[in-house]
Amino acid sequence: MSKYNPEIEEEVDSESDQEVEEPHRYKVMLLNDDYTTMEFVIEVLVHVFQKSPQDATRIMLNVHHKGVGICGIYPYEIAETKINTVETLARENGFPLKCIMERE
Ligand code: TYC
Repeated sequence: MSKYNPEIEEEVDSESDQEVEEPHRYKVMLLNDDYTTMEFVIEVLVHVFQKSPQDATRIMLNVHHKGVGICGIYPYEIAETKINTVETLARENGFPLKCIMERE
């Protein structure tokens, strides 16, 4: 029979011994196309992804030459919102710009 022993500390907080998982992270990437202007892509990188004009230009040129490039890495909901914002802005401006995400 077990007796109450004040020397033995029992874990009373049922949550404190559970592992806390980091949320998965998602790479948000722009795809190249032949119609979206370089200026528009730079604007998107500056205003949606908070890049400096210099970084935005470098990322845009990388996408232009390689076909795809990473704009940032975010938790799922933030990645999804960035993609929706990019594609809404692109459609409103008549561009076919595509933005995708991939789990890291
Ligand atoms: N290739 C486009 C052009 O020559 C520029 C561009 C860059 C388009 C990056 C999309 O994600 C993109 N006007």
